[in-house]
Amino acid sequence: MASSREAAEAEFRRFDTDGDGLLTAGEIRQANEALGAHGASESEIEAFIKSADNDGDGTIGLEEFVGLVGHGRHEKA
Ligand SMILES: [Ca+2]
Ligand SMILES: [Ca+2]
Repeated sequence: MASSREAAEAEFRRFDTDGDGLLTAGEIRQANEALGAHGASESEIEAFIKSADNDGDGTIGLEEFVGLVGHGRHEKA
């Protein structure tokens, strides 16, 4: 049970390039590009943030990210 959370946390830290504990649209775009998903549009990134952003601050915190990937809704394509 801990392993999927640890994997999600590791992924989160990889995406959080400035280490502030929040994923911004820019960081998510960089992460998508790093994963080879060159087709990620602004609207797709926006939709990704909205799908995970439970507190509505426009960024994805660790708990929000873990909640998203922990439920198998995270797409790497
Ligand atoms: Ca950040
Ligand atoms: Ca948030």
